[in-house]
Amino acid sequence: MKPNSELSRYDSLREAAWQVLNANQIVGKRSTQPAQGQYPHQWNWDSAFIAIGLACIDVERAKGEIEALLDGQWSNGMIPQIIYNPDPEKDKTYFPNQKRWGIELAAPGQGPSPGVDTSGITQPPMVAIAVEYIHKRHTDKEASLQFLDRVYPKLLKYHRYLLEDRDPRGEGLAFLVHPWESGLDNSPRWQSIIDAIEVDLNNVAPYERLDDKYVTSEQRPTRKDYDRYLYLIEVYKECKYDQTKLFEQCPFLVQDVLFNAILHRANRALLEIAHELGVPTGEIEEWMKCTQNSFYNKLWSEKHGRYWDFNMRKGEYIDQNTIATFIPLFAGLASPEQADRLVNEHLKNPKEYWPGDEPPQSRFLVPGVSKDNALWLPQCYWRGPIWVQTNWLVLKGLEAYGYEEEANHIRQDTLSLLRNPMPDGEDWWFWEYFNPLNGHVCGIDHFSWSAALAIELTSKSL
Ligand code: 9WN
Repeated sequence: MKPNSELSRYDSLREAAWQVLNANQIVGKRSTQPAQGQYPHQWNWDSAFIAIGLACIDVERAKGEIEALLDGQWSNGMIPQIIYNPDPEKDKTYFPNQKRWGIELAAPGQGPSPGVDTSGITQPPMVAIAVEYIHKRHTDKEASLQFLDRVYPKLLKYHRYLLEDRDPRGEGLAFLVHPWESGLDNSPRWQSIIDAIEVDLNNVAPYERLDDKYVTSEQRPTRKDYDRYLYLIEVYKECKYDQTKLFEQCPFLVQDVLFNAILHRANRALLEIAHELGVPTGEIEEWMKCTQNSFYNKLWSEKHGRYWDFNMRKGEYIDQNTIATFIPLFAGLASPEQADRLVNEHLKNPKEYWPGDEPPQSRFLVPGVSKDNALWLPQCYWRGPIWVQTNWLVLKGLEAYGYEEEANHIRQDTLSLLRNPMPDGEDWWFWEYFNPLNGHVCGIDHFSWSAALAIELTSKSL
């Protein structure tokens, strides 16, 4: 537990973070947008991180955030990547809008709840982890159990969707059908697959990007990437969101290390919740065994001493060294020997992630992509910058394996990056991502999960 004197140093940060979360609350809803303007809707994994921060200050609001997300659940169990803000004005600031997804094409009994506008894909399943976290922070245990009772069936249905509809071979690994589902959209891991997708632009309705109105285009994915992102939506509509057809036809079909590690950790949370509620746990335990087996026998590369993702469409591994390789630590999936290799051969290697004097001389942890990766770009979106939520996942994993010093280094770097003095004198700006070479800010400011996790990182440990 961190001593109170250390925590009180962060009073101004916590106050500023709280203001960001209040300002970003969606009008008339219980949910929070990632950032005003650029991201005006509710996003799946953003809401989970936001709820984790909220739980440290206002547990009722944290519960509302989660329940608003679960309101968007499809009948097949999927919890969507985006639940659209009902204010039609928001179409002017975010693209693609809800109409682009054609989710009404999903077969009856499969699609979204009537009256809730969503996208047609999912995101890393952090939500059960957030629910377990809220439960641990909740001081009214009776009210907390009532909350668990309400949300548990929905969480179970979501995980069943991921480990049945998205895992036809029963490997304990869900497949993804879009880079957006990974949450790390233009990660180098997806580039060769995206590049190989042949797109006839006549089949993609004309569109105007809005993201590059907020952020300079060199910090965002390219137009070519976006053409393919939108083309994939046409494939889903063609397949009427039928997961079996998508498994057969979707040109993007991957088993992602980060997504599946989070799913495994979320299953552990689900198991804890089931124990609290006194309901059977056999199905969850089976899923966890399968996932553990696949991480050990399929997604671990002994040769590289790190994890790698699998391109199911081509039946081949994707050899890209990125921060995703450390997320199995957060899930408790690595053996002590594997953890040792991840930390000592990769994380602490100044050629890859650790700060050091060798070019490129980075100063901060943790670059999103290994510095020796040919596709590394320190300012471009998921190509190399530091993100607060991936830092949080890595440091929690390191703590769980006893790497206290390394975890602390990441905690200190994260907090110092969040403090960016700006010309008008305001101190805490909670930027979206940061250049690891010099700490320069990237993306958009007043970003909700940066604020929420700053609160968590400066709260008393559980
Ligand atoms: C597409 C909201 C989301 C995050 C993702 C991040 C970015 C969206 C976009 O913003 O993606 O989902 O339009 O760029 O990549 O991780 O959830 O913050």
